[in-house]
Amino acid sequence: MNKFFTCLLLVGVLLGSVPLVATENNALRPVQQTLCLIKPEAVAANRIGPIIACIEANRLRVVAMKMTKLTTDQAALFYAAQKVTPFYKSLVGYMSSGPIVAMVLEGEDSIETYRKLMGPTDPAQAPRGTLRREFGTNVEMNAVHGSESVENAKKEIAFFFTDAQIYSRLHFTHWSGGIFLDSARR
Ligand code: DAT
Ligand code: MG
Repeated sequence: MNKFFTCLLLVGVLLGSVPLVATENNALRPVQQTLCLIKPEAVAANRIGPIIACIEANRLRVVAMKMTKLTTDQAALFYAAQKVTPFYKSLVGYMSSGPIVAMVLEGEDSIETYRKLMGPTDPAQAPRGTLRREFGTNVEMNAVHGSESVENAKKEIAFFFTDAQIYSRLHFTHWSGGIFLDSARR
C-alpha cells in the first residue's frame, strides 16, 4: 500500500501537481494546504495574535484569512460528521456563538504538521506547547480546528474560501540582508 502511495506521489510530482520541498535531512515532503479555525472562546480571549505567532513559528504560512461568524445552519453543516454524537447540538451552538478566524495554512506536510501543533482534541490530554494545551478551555472549547486529511482539507477550505481568495506563497521570495530567501525555507 505504501508503494502505491509513493507511486501516486511520484506521478503527481512528475505532472507538476504535487510540489515537493527538501527538508533538513533531504527527505522530500509534499507541500499541502489545510484549514485552521480559531474558535469563538480563543477569539473572545484575545488570543488571535499568539496563536498565529505559534503557527508561523512552525513553518506554516497563512495564505488566506478572514474573520466571520457562523450561523447555526453553517456550523451544523461544517460539523455534519459529528451529527451522531451526543455533543453535536452543544458543539453547533458553541461554534456559532461568536466570531471565529478562518485561515488556510500552507507548508510541508501542513495537515500533519498543524495537527501536531494543535494537539489532541481534549486540552487536558494535550502536551505542553500545543495550541490546545496553551489556549484551549475544555474538550469542546478547544481553541482551534484543523483538517484531518487531504480530502477533508479540500472540502473544508472550500467551505470558507474560493480559489481566488487563496494566495499560495510556495514560490514567494523576500529580500533579507542582501539575499533572497524562499519564504518556505525560513
Ligand atoms: P478534532 O477537532 O480534534 O479533529 P473531532 O473531529 O473528533 O476532533 O471533533 C470535532 C470537535 O467536536 C472537537 O474539536 C470538539 C468537539 N468534541 C469532540 N469530542 C467531544 C466531546 N467528547 N465532548 C464535547 N465536544 C467534543
Ligand atoms: Mg476533526
